[in-house]
Amino acid sequence: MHSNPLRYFPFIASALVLVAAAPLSALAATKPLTVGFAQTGAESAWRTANTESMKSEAERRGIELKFADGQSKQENQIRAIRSFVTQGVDAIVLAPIVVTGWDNVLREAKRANIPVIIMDRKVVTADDSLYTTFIGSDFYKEGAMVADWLAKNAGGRTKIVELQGEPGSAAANERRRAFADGMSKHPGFKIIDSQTGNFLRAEGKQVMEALLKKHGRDIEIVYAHNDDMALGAIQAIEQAGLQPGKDVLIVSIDAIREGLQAVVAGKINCTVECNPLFGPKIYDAIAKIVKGESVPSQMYNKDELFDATNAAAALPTRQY
Ligand code: GYE
Repeated sequence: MHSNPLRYFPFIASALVLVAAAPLSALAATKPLTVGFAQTGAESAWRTANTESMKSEAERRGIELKFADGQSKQENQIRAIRSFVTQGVDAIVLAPIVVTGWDNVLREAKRANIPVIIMDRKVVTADDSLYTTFIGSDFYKEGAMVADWLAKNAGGRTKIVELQGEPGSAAANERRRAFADGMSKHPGFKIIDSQTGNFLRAEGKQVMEALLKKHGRDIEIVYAHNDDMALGAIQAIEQAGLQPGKDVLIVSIDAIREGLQAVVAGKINCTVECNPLFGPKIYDAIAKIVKGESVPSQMYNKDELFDATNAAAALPTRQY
């Protein structure tokens, strides 16, 4: 037997009245936010911790996170942003692999009125209004901190090889520039070679093997743009029969748990923290932006340096 739909009319009608009477803001508050996140990929332990922070914090806050792994390719990230725009997400978070080439897709997001938060690495655009805010670390400062540490602690060693991060990324550009600027203030030091290892542990090892073949014992210091490459370089140095941290100083950035452990073991001499756990900060900003509140155009995380004096104390509470 079919029931008469009109039977339900009074309930439907009163439900409609209720909805109409509810203030708009209350309705908005109950609707879960949808955020599209275009991540670079999974190139390093830093990145894994960053992804985890974004995912777990979204879950904690009841945010629906659409996660896209760019697999280290800009075109994948561009495609992901386009699909977030089509899906009409409330906000987009972009961790840009490289600095340039984003204008068109950012314009598409802007036209659709979807705010974009640039996370971790910066972009260069013709028009800064194409994104709402940048949240991340000051990579220039990190490179400068490493250079300062070396100037004070290199103990007469001067010849440096550099393992660069992903070419064209803000992290590699700034860490390279800051380090070169910092070392140029101390005339004894010399960067004898600089090659990319793409922020990858395996490539850090391969590149270090090649550099050792080329320069041999001339290499006195390795400056790696991240701990993963430093850890790869350590393997190559040990395989060559040398002692990392002693025969060759190793200085690096990220301060992941394994990096700190290597400092405690005397194999990395210093590593500057680049904190990846800023999911909460990102979603705090998004919450404000979608409410129409203003946020600063740039927000920097605070990072510190670890060496033999403080690494052991930091290890027990290290979360990444
Ligand atoms: O240092 C490196 C990662 O952009 C800060 O990217 C990030 C860098 C980080 O893969 O390990």
